[in-house]
Amino acid sequence: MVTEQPRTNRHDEISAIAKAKDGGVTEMRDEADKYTVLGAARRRTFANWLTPIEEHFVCHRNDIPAIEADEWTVSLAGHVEGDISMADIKTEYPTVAVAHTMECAGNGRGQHRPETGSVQWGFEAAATAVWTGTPVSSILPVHGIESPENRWLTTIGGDPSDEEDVFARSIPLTKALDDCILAYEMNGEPLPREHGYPVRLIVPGWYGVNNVKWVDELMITDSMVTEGSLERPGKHAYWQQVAYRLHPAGVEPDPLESVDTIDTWEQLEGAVEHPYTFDANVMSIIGTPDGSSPVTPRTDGTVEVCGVAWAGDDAIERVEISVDGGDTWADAELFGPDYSGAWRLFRYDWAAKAGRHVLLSRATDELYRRQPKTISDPHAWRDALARDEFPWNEGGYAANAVEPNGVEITVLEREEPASSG
Ligand SMILES: Nc1nc2c(c(=O)[nH]1)N[C@H]1C(S)=C(S)[C@@H](COP(=O)(O)O)O[C@H]1N2
Ligand SMILES: [Mo]
Repeated sequence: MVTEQPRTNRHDEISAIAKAKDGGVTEMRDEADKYTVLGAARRRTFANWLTPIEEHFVCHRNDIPAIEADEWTVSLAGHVEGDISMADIKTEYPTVAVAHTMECAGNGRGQHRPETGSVQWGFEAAATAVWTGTPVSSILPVHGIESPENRWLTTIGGDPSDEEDVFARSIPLTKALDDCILAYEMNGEPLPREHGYPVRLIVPGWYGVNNVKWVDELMITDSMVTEGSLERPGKHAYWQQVAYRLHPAGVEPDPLESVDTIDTWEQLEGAVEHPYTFDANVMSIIGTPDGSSPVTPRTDGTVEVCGVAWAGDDAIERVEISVDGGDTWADAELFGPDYSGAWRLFRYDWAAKAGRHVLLSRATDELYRRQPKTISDPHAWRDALARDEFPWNEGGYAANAVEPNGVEITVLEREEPASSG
């Protein structure tokens, strides 16, 4: 659905969202008025398992479409057909809730040197919400789909684009049928407009871009979306085949119809020449202490370090903490809810000495893939991995390095209580 619409200044939209969110999010760079981007306002957000809606980052490229839910339908196409109304989606199928850690594939982009284009995120573009909706697997089979292998689900957003591209993303149909939902509530509230009202796709554990907002059409296809593969005007494959793929500078990735390896990290290790941003790479953030003010140890001399760790489709195996900038490491304890596709909380009792300290967290997933230390120089590409570095890539995608996400903490001397007697 491409409409012609002059691009007005996006700052109005950003201010409106910031206002609706009661100032709970900070504005990041709005590159060339192309992206509406708001990041979590506080590092402390990452000491909670559930991210409040006001702290959940926002990221999209086009204007938010004005949609009347009563009149909205989701079209089915490809090996399925029909239109489903919002009322059907809500009442005709089972209702489920899934936890999903949404991370913009551009999270950490601002840590690349030299700088890459677009929004210079630090670590603010990650959040966990509980999304309520209808399983994709409930909707699709009843509309006539047989074998899911080697098929893709292409989801098209209803956001109008003034550059005449369609916001279309393809995921393997097996993933879609496994745990994806069409969501209409977020943390128990009606879906906010900026998060995709009235309905969006949730792909648990997969980078934000796969989670198409304002869903207009679901298509079962024999390949990923490629240029010219949709029966629509405009450019079809930009968001799947050009943007959101990892590659060195000056390279234009080949559009592929399919890939045998889905896991993003496995693609990066060499399975796919220019990886797609599918499930999130292993990553962690310390939420508290947050470095905004000095901390005083508790009576036992310790400070609790608390944060979150996630790894897309894969479980978190281990989180380590360094309180000396990475020289030595100790295991943190994992605790709290444990849902696939959502982050785990970790905590560590730090016997904190007065002074300044650089705290780092380092997570390892169940396949023993550990966050690399830094982001490489632009020429290293895949060779970076063997040196414990994340490959600098031109789009600044999928970064998960340890050091850029660290936090500097000042610890105060404990005032010993005056001894009585
Ligand atoms: N239709 C549509 N869906 C979209 C986008 C978009 O521009 N259009 N942006 C994607 C990107 S890049 C991200 S990171 C997530 C962000 O979801 P959120 O704003 O709810 O956090 O939405 C995704 N879904
Ligand atoms: Mo994103």
